Amino acid sequence: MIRVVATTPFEGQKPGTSGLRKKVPVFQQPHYVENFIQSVFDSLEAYEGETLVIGGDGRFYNREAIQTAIKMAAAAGFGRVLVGKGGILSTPAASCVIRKHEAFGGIILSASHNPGGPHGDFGIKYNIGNGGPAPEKITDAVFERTKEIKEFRIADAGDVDLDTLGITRIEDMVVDVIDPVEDYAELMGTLFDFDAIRDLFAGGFTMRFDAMSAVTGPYAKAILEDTLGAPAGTVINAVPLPDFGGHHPDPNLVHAKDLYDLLMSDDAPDLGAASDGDGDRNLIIGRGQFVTPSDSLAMIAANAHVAPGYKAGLKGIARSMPTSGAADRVAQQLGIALYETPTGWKFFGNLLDAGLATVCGEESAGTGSDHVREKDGLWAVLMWLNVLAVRKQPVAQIVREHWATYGRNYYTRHDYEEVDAAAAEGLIADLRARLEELPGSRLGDLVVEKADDFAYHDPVDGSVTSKQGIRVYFADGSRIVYRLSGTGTAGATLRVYIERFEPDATRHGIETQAALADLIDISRSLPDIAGRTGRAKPDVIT
Ligand code: VG1
Ligand code: CO
Repeated sequence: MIRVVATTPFEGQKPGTSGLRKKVPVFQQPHYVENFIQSVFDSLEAYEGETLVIGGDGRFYNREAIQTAIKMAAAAGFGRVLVGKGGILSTPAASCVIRKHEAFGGIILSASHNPGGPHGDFGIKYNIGNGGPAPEKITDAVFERTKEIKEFRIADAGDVDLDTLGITRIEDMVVDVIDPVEDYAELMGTLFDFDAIRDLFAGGFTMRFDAMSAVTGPYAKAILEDTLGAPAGTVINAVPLPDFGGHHPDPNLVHAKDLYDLLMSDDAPDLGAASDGDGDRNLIIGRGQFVTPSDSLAMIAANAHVAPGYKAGLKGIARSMPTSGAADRVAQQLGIALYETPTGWKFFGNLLDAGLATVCGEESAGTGSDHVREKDGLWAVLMWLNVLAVRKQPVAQIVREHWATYGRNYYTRHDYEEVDAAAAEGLIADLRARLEELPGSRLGDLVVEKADDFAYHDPVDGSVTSKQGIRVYFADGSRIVYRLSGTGTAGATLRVYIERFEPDATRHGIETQAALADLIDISRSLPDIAGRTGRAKPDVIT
């Protein structure tokens, strides 16, 4: 039986960079999940009888939300849902399953790198048939719908047993509980030279992969240990926990500090890697050599042809605007196009679908390719392993040689978290008002060359997305970017991205914060961050 339940609309559900993210207690309010999912369905057309993929990163409230989503999909008239066993599907695996099974779309339950648990964060995101995040046309429609919704429809059925593989039914809909790893692992095997990576491990190559008690554990164990022969114990924190063991599942130098310290120690393995809550981000650290995500994108682009799936070369490279220009130099050398998009993976979808770009990346530890339509943490790790297996050099040497060839883009991001929202918005508004007066002005020893507010013109569908970040360029090519996060759940997060290009190889060994010291000072004084936010220093430096 299908129940039609009266409900009242919610305000303030505007989806940010990546779907809807709120604190768990917000999602636990009566009808909250139902309202959002019904608003998604109401914004879609012609899905009767079609397949919907459902899965999440295993965080607290994952199973409850999945049961609701399944029953609502049945009531909406979907013909089949594919749901990961245990409610598990990493974000890239969900993208893979949507594409492989030609599903209509998918619902991904995750708040990515945000902490989990009863007082942590939760999130819901809708992905379209290409496997990627819904474009703004759809997310805007969903938001409008959440303000008007009056009723939702749900099947009056018992809970699905998520822990047993196989098929059951709700109403006319087939519920297929699938192995969350299988399709994804098979795809990885088509892209990378697994034999070469197996030989690498067999030859004594050592690695530590920290799954951060989040979703990639089962994927990394199956692929790295069971398939590629990495020694047991290579993957640590491999069991997804509802609260991620109380940690931030964010693979950066703050939240993966233990891994970083290990790689800088005398006991360092050859490679350290980590992934985030939902498995779409990656951290790459060689022995004694951290690789910034922006550099990783450039190095992957420069070396991808060694992997079988990319031996024909790249069609183009896309990076989010705040990501460093390191990839631009590779694109230039390869003679291929470089696309600069707003922050968030949804902007890469059109470029990938149109065959304009093969590899994409963001400074926030996201890298991926046209194999799916999400960034993909384990993919990046496997790409590095494939490159290391072929080049037979340590990470540090590959990095040094890359800088020597292309120059080094010193790069850092400074985050001011949980800042008063009005203060943060005022800071950006003030910068925006000064865009015309900035060029020509001297800040410290540097002269501003140009300043703008990034607007993206999608070359495929012609859509324009404006106000995507304040960019201040200096005469020496350095750059500072200011933008507000679209994924936080408390106050505002001000992100400041700082970059300088250094062509001189004798100056490639400087510590990053020291190399950028003058720009860092300017980044703080130009908008008077301390005066406006009360913060003398950032909370997180990556
Ligand atoms: C952040 C990152 C952005 C990324 C987004 C989603 O967004 O900066 O690059 O695409 O998170 O990643 P924001 O708006 O907070 O800067 V994930 O791993 O949270 O899906
Ligand atoms: Co993520």
